[in-house]
Amino acid sequence: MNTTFPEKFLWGGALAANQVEGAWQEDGKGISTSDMLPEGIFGEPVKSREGISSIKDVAIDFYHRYPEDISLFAEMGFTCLRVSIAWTRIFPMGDENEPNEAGLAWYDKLFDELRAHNIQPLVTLSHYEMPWGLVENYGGWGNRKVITFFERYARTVFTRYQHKVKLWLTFNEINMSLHAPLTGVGLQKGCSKAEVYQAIHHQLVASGLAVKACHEIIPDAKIGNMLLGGLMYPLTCKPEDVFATLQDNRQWQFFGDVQCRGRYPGYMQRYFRENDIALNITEEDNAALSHTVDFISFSYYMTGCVTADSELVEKLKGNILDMVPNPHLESSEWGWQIDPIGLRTLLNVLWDRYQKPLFIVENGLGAQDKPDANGEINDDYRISYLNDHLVQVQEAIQDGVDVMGYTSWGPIDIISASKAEVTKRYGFIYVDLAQDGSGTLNRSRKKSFYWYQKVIATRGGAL
Ligand code: BGP
Repeated sequence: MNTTFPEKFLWGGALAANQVEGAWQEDGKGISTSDMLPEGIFGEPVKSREGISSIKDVAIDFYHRYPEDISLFAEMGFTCLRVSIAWTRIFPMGDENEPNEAGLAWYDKLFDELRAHNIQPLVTLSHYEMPWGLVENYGGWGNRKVITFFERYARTVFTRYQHKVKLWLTFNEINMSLHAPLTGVGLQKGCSKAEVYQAIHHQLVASGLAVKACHEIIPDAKIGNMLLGGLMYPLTCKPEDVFATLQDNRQWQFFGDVQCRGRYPGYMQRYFRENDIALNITEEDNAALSHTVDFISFSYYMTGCVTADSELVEKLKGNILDMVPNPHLESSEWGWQIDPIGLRTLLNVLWDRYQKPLFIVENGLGAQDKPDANGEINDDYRISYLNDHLVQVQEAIQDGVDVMGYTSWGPIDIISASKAEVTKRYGFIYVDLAQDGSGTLNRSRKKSFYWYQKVIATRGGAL
């Protein structure tokens, strides 16, 4: 294939504050939900951080080493870097009236460094974390007041970085709140479906208000949502399986429908009616929801299957989030099923549904990289994963889908979100760090580093 990607297509990588920065208590930063989940988003929250450490406390020390990392990204030819702002660096408890200047100043330095390398920042306002103070003192997103605190935070960073950041995202994988409520909406395990959906409603309202604020404060910026692109296939062609799959996909499409169309879809209203979920939605809420996103961003790692036969689900489930595995696909070491064509399908589905530009802001292969006798990492498996996915992005572009860019997940090894593992590596750049926290934190280039450099330089011609 020798068609190239459009010239304006953005190439780069994606990071999240709590998985890279470390410096968990530096410069006035407050404690976040991520700090209270030292074992990752599917772990148990600790009661207190007294005497408990987490690998995320130092992570890969991006807080101090970002100049070196950014120059390596520039060497690969990145034109875009997705990062998130840690809300707790700006409002340590979440409910202060005034922001923390030291936190604001650090992101100024980060954005200046990116600009010096001609790398455009794409900034997530909330990537899997919120101030713990808002969970303890207000009950997380279950409390309407959190909308106001979030809006204050969003307006603060839009105003401060209006000349430096022109691409924004509201909530990372907003649909994950259904599976990891503490990380998503600051609710404890065991909360009811009605509580989760009310908290999600508050978050959707806050997302709409952030879109409005962004358009007011930075008229030439674009702001998008961020979905976990969890495309599901029917396990068989039985009409029951096909319909169950349609419903299953609506678990993530619901968020996209509200954020792109500005209102709740009929299928969700039926679901709420039939499950005794009576949401408290005000007229102001509806006005906020009407501020729809400029583009859609999503993560894509795998697909799964759905069957209407609940006994079969019990027998077969085992993939992440209890999905039924696809018998036609291979899996990664972590059991994530590898499906490049699914990315082309998802891009087409999203484009057909919303007709808004799309941005792939996460995609990659988590693997245990082992240095060879010369200390080199020959990660051909990663190259082949990324290559096959990018070929499908190219196909989707040929299909007429408007794709803004591609930021691969974890361009440098980082701490994984699910289980806080450093052994699950995604990077083009290796970081010398072991799970017990030992290591020099030195950076080195893997084979995939040179491969990605060539792909970017040839705008996909080298795929
Ligand atoms: C997404 C998250 C990221 C990230 C990635 C890979 O769900 O947005 O934060 O970490 O998945 O997951 P993991 O780190 O668990 O391998």
